[in-house]
Amino acid sequence: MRFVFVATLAALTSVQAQSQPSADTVGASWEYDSQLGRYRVEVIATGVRVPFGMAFLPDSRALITDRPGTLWLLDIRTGTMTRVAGVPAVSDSVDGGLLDIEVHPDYVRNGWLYFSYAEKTDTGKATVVERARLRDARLVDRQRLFAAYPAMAGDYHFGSRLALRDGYLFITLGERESSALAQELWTDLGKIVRLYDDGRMPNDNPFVGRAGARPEIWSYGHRNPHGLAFHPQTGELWESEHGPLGGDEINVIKRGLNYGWPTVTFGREYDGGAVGDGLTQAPGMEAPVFHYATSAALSGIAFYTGSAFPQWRNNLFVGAMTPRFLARLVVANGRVDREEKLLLEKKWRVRVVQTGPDGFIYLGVQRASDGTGGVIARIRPVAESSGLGRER
Ligand SMILES: [Ca+2]
Repeated sequence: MRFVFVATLAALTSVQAQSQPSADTVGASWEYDSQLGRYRVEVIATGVRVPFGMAFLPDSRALITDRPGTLWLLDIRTGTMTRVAGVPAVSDSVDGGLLDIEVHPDYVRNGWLYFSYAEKTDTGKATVVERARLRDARLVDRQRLFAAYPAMAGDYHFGSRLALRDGYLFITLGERESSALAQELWTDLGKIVRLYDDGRMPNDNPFVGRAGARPEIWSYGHRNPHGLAFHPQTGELWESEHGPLGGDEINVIKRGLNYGWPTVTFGREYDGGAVGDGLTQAPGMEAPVFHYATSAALSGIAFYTGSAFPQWRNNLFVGAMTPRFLARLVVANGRVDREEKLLLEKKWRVRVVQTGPDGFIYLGVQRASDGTGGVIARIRPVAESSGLGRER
């Protein structure tokens, strides 16, 4: 009898999901086929607007930044969302707000969380990075580590993603719509910078000692990088970057190199005209390892490191917001071998993707331009299919 009830409920849920595709309520789920088998995506929490950053604590709770300025603690077992206190005021217009969050790799011992946000001061707005500890759902011990130089008027292209490894902190910074500055080493705009994880300056950064150059710069020529992740096996630093009209890029970031914006790009100006001289390559400028010729609006990226989807392990997952899908990129030897677009059916703006401690893939989803209806969702295997097939 109990079995019948469960089956009926499942059938009802399925019908409801199909007839009301916009009802992204907690518990709603959908099943889709991938090239390697069937998967299910389910909504586990609502109440977010523009979820931008996500990082898991050792106890399986997720910290989630909501761009208008809220930091959430999500218990992935219950779906309970708790608001974290002690978050600084942020400038939340357009691309600004509370941006990324990361947990220190040695969090169990040192308790440090890292987060970035757009700050407004008398001189303008800038991407700022702090670290803090969490005590009873409150940020304490806050330390300011970095502010992008210079502050600028305007509300576009703040970046930012954070990545930590081997005692270093990497920060992506957009060019604040002043594209020429991405090639100028006197400014942090359009750069990826590298600091020690306590904010000190490493003396082996590539432009240390060069007159007029910012010593924190690690790489330059970036437009608006919204994704950053270390490859779990090779340690390569992978990055995603918004192009203008098309030309969204996946790059492998190396010390001191120039990634070309705005001199070289596969994109075009929003009016359809060429960017600069319309070059797609130039000496001394790195080509992306993968790019989208038409718009993709790439957001957060993550390598899949779980065990629930063995055949997806070490694939790079990339949120795309125009059109809306989740890209699965098969990468090897610093290249992208193939792409599969997932979740095309949902038309979700995936802002952030992470591997959860349970091996499922967690997504922060913006649903509407005004931020209403955002959700946290996860992708899990369909139980009936015993594992996914092999890549062909
Ligand atoms: Ca580039």
